[in-house]
Amino acid sequence: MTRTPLKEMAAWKALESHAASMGTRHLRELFAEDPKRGERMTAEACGLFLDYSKHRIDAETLRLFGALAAEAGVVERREAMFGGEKINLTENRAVLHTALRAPREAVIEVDGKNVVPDVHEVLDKMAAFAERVRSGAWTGYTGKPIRNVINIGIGGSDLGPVMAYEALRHYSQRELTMRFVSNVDGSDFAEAVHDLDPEETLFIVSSKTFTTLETMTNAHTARVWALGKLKHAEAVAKHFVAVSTNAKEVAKFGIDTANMFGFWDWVGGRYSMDAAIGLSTMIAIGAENFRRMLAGFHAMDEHFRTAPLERNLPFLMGMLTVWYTSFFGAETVAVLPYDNYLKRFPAYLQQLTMESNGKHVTLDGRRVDYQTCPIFWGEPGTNGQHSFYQLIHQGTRLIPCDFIGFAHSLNPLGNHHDLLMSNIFAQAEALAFGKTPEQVKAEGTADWLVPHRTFEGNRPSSVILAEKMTPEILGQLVALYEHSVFVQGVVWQIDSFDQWGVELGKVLAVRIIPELESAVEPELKHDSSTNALIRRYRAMRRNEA
Ligand code: G6Q
Repeated sequence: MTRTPLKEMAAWKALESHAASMGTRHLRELFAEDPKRGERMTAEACGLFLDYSKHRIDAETLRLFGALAAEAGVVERREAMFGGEKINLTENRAVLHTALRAPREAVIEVDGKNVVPDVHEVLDKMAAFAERVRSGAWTGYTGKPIRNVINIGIGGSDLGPVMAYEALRHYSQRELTMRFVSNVDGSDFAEAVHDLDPEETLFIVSSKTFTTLETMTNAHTARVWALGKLKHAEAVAKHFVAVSTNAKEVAKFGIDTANMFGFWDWVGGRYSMDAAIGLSTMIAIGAENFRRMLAGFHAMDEHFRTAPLERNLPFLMGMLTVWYTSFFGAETVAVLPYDNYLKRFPAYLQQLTMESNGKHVTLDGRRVDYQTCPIFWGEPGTNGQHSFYQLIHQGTRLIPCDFIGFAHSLNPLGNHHDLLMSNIFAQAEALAFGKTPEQVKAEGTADWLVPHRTFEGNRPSSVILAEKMTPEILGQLVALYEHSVFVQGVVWQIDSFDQWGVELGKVLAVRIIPELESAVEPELKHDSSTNALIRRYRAMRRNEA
């Protein structure tokens, strides 16, 4: 199907000229013109409240967002995704992470087969296993209960589980030590196991393909480490389970396929933390809390699917990202959670957003003539305030920010929480309204110092608030960003669900490995820089020996 190129759409052109006029407006004026703006430009869904009033938008912008969505076919694509159509065109796959959190009675078909019963069968199997580990009923080879669980995986098979474990640590079984190994750098594995006893350690090898170099290398090292003490190969079955779609490779590794937790090709790696890839999360927080998280995901799915666009959180957030990226030249978005439990959330989002929308070719194979995915980054507040916020306030770049905060702390300690939250509100206020030279002068500042102490303001941000960090809220937050990414991808006309860009480096690395390891000097046929680097590395390795 040939689509109208984005820049030829009437709504895109209208947004372009509208952006030019909004570019001359200051948030101070927009707020002065409409005293109720801060109350009006908000939206609420499930347990999340979004204040989007501090953005460089007005009623006309929102109208045009709707018009662009209509022209770009956001609603039709959304229906196609939820309906199991193969919208991941380059891999000819359905995109159905929403089925992972659908209730038991739902019917969602892929190629004429209802996938929901399979989803729940795996969830039930995970729950039974997680319960055995948590209760101590699952013992290691020598009969000792499991005290340590290590997830081995990378990318989508790591970032979600790490983030979710950190985010929901408050709900976790504290007697269990949970660790995550992803990097092929041996230090990652060595540090993860250095104080652990193999007799009490369970490895979850999480790999959709079960062929990923980093994961398989770490899994084999783990096997050697475990058998170093356990001695017998049969011990592998008690200390290793797998999360994968590849039963053949799992069996080859020595893992009993009865202890393999499956998922399907319609779940993308970065969309799989609520599939069996979440087994470590379930062991940490228990099946009931895991299901609460899934219910949160599902609530946001339903909101995204049914709420009118003007009150639709993922739609609004997605369009705001398109707005700044494509019309204001913004290159990044800062995600700033004011909750220490969300410390890995920005890292998780980096994969979700940038692996999904970091594309330069449209679905019909043309090179885009507009910017696509911005760079997502961030750190928990308030720490970031004492490091990079300076640039957001007074640097030369426009950096839209997402602030995320909670009304209640899970660890109420004196007035810590009010101090923390006062900073969210203060930062968003300072970014939007700044401080004029007149205000600075009125404080008695010397003339020469005034430019340095002036804040231009007009720096946009969203504030997302929820009652407190719960499994449901985590599910809602993740689904909010998943669907926001989807909206952006539809507007930019790209395939948000493939990741060809990850491939080339993998292929080249496999070619270089023997060149680093061979005993005889290899004949190198790379470019002169790569050849010289390989020779230098080989020489340095010889020195060490
Ligand atoms: C995610 C990507 C990628 C993937 C990893 C791990 O969407 O596909 O990050 O998750 O490469 O792959 P395996 O799970 O197959 O080991």
